[in-house]
Amino acid sequence: MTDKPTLDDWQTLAAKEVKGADLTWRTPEGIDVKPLYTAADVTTDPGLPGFAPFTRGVRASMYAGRPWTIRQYAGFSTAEASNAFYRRNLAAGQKGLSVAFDLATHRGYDSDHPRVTGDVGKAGVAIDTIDDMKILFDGIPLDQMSVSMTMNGAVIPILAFFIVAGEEQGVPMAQLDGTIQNDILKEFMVRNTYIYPPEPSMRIISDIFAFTSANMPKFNSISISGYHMQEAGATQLQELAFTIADGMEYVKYGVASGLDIDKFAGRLSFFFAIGMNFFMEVAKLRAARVLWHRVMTQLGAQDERSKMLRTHCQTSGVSLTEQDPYNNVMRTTIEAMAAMLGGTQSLHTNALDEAIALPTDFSARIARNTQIVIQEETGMTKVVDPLGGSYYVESLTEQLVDGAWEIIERVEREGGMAKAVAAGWPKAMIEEASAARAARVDRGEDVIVGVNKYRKADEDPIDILDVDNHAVREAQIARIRKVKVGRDEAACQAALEALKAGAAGKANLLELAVDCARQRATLGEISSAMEAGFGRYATVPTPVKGIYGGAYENDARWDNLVAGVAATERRLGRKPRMLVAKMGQDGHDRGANLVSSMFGDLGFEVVPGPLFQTPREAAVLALESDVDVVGASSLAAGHKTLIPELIGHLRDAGRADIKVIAGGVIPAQDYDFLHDAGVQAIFGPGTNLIKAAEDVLRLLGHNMPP
Ligand code: 3CP
Repeated sequence: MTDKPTLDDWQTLAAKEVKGADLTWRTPEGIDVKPLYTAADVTTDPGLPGFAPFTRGVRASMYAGRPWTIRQYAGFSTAEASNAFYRRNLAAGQKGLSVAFDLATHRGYDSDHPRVTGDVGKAGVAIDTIDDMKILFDGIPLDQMSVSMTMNGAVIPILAFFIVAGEEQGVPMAQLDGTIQNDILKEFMVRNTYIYPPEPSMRIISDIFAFTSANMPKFNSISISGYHMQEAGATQLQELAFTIADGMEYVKYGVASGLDIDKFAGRLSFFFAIGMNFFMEVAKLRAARVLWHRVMTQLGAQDERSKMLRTHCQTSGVSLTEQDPYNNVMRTTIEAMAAMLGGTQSLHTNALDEAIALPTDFSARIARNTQIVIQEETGMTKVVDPLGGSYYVESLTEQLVDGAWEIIERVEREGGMAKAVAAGWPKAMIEEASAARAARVDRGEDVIVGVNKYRKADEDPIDILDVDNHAVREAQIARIRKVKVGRDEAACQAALEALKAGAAGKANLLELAVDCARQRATLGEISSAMEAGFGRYATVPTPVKGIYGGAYENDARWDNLVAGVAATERRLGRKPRMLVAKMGQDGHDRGANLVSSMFGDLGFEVVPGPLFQTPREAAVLALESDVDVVGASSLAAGHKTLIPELIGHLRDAGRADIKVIAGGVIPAQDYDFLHDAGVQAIFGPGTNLIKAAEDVLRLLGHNMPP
C-alpha cells in the first residue's frame, strides 16, 4: 500500500512527462492558468443557487425548473419581412423575440434622410413610424411574448412606438414584457450608435427608469451590455469589469434623479458575449453575479431581487470566420454550452454565416436548433450549475472577481464610469487588447482553425442573404408619406413642441414621446425635437500607437514592410498617406482602428476619418488631406452603395489616381461588383493585416517582394 500521492508527486510526474516544459498558459486577461487545479486553489464556498451572492445562479431550480429563453436576435429590411421571419421562428421553437433595427433607426434618422441612403433596412429592420412597429408585431400578442429591443440612440421614440403598438393591440403598458437595451455608456466606449452627448443621454436613461418602474412593472428597463466590448476586442476581464461599472453608474444616476433604488433595480438586466475561452466564460458569468451582488449591497439596495444579476448572452460574432464557415456551427455550440453552464437567463446563438451577412432561414434554423438540441436532447438542463465545485471553475471565478474589482475600484477612484468614458481610458485599454489579439492571430500564436491554420486551398462561397436596400428605402419613404398625410398635423406638431420644451426642462421624455407616437410623429421627428435642445454628438477616432508594431519586434516580414514604407516615402518625398474612412451610420470601428494603428506603426501618415461620413464628406477629406489611398471600412452592409459613390466623387474631382481599397464584412459574392466600381483591393474577414499591408504597398508602386 503506497501513500496517497501529494501535489509535489504530481508535479514531479508531470514534469517528467513533458520534459520540464512550462505548462502554464497566460490568458489575455493576464491570468496564469495552470495544468491542474485542486482544493488548495479554492478559498470561497460558492454557496447554493437562488441564494446570495448567486454565484451558482439566480434561481434555486435554474433550468431544471425552467430552461433559459431561446431568444434569437433578428430583423431585416421591412417590418413585414421581419414579422414573417419572427412568426416562422416562433412556430419552430423560438421562445422570445429580439429585434434588430437598422442603423438609420438607431441613429434617429427617418429612412428618407439623405445621410442614410446606404443603411436603410440593411443590418436590421427600418422603423420610421408607429405603423411600422404595429406591422412588426402583427399577430404576435404583446401580452404573451417577451420582446427585447436592441436600441440605445433612438431609445425614446422606439420605446414610445412599442408602448403605443401595445396600446393599439389592446395591451396596456403594464402588461408589456421585455427588455430595452438602453445602455449608452458602452455606445460611447465601443459601439457608437449614440445620438446625443453623454449628459442628456444619461438623463434619457433615468427618465426611462422612472417611467417604466412606475408604469411597466414587467419590463426590463436596460440591458447593461458587455457584449460589444468583447466584440471590440476587450478581454473577458475588461468586459466584466466595465459592464459592472457601467451598471453602478446607471444605478447612481437613477438614485440621484430621485428614484428609490429598490423600485427600479430589480428590472435592470445584463448582456454578455460568450467567446471561445470556454471555462473563462463560465467563470465570467458566475463572477458577474458575485460582483453585482457586492456592488448593489454597497449602493444600499435592500431587496435581494435588486442584487440579482439576470443576463442575456450571445455567442461571439468575432469568433466566427468567413473561411470554412461550417466550423462556425461548432464554435457556436461550444459557446452556447459555456453560456448555459454559466447560468444565463436568455441566449442568442449566432448563425454560421453571421461573419459575412444576415442569417438565411437555413442558417437561422441551425442556430436555433443548437439551443433546442442542448435543452431537449442532452440532459444538461437537469442539474443546477453542474460545474459548481470544479476547482478550476471556482478558482477562475475568484480570480475574475478579484481582477475585475481592481478595475472597478480604479473607475470609482476616478469618479465613476461616465467620467472614465469621457477620459477615454477604458476604450484605449480595449483597443490595446484588440491590437494585441490581432497581432497574435496574424502571427499564428492564437489559432483560428481554417484561417491561420488548416486553411482550405479553395473556399466554396455559401448562399447568403442580400437585402435590396433601394427597394426597402422606397417602400419606407412611401409609408412615411402616408402616415404624415393621414395624421392630425396640428396635434402632432403640438406633441412635438411639448417634447421639445420637455427636453429643455425636466419633464419625463418618454411620457411626452408616447404622446408624439400616438399623434403619428415619426422617429426622425421625435429625435430631432430632442436634438434641438441636446445637440448631436460626434467624436474623432484616436487609434492606439505601438501595440501592433510592438508585437512584431524582430519579425522579418514586419521589418520588410517598414523598409517598404520608408522606400515609398523616399520616392514620394513625404510619408505615404492613408485615409481610413467610415461612411454611413455604421459605428463599428474596431477594424478601422486596427488598420489605422497598424499603418501608423508602419510609418504611414494616417488620417482616421470621423464616423458617420457621407461618401461626399469622405471624398472631401481625402482631397483636403491629399492622401494616396482611402481604406473604406464597412461592417454593416452599406459597401455596395457607399464605396462606389465615394469613388464617383474622387473621379469627379479629377483624382481617380487615389486608390480606394475596402475592408470589413464584405461577402465574396460582392467582390466583382466592387472591383467593377473601381475598388482596387478588398480585405474580408480573417484578413492577415501583414499581407494586406504588403498589398497596399504594391498598389502604391513599391516593388514588394512576395
Ligand atoms: C425563470 N423563471 C423561473 C425560473 N427561471 N420561474 C421559476 N423557476 C425557474 N427556474 C421566471 C423568471 O423569474 C421570469 O419571471 C420568467 O420566468 C422569465 O425568465 P427570465 O429568466 O427573466 O428570462 P427572460 O424573460 O427571457 O428575461 C431575460 C433577461 C431579459 C432578464 C436577461 O432582460 C432579456 O430577455 N434580455 C434579452 C436582451 C437581448 O435580447 N438582447 C439582444 C442583444 P419574472 O420576470 O416574473 O420574474 S442583440 C445585440 C447584438 C449586437 C448588437 O447590439 O448589435
